[in-house]
Amino acid sequence: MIRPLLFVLVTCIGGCFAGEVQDRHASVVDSFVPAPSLDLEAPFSDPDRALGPADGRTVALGLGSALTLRFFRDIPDGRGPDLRVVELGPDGARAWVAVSADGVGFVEYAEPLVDGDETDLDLADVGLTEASFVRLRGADEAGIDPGFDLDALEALH
Ligand SMILES: [Ca+2]
Ligand SMILES: [Ca+2]
Repeated sequence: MIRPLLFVLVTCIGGCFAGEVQDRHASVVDSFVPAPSLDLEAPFSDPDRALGPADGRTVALGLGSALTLRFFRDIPDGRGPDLRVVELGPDGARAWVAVSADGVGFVEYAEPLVDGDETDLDLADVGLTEASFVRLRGADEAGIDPGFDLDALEALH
């Protein structure tokens, strides 16, 4: 543990904030509206489970839910896909996904995400040059943990 800690300390000299340590992944829950059906005592009702690298711990996005996550930097529209959505499936769940540069104006993809291990999205497909907010809206209640089981978001550039 000593070496990784030293590495973090060294890279933080000259200006650092906590989000830089994990800036390939969503760092903050900006807002969360749980599905009306969601058992708030269940582990899968915790939206923090979608932060950081994929770890098999998921938040269930059922019908009527909306979760907005924020990255601590702008994800640029680079070559090919720019954003990876990691879901634990398959149980047939779907979710609508939208992206935003400022957290106010969101552009939603025309097709819902279908569950599976990973889905890669291209910001160019919705006409954005960068984004730092991602919003998912559950589209159904499929599966044991009702709805789309979001594990993590990852920036690919
Ligand atoms: Ca792209
Ligand atoms: Ca997770």
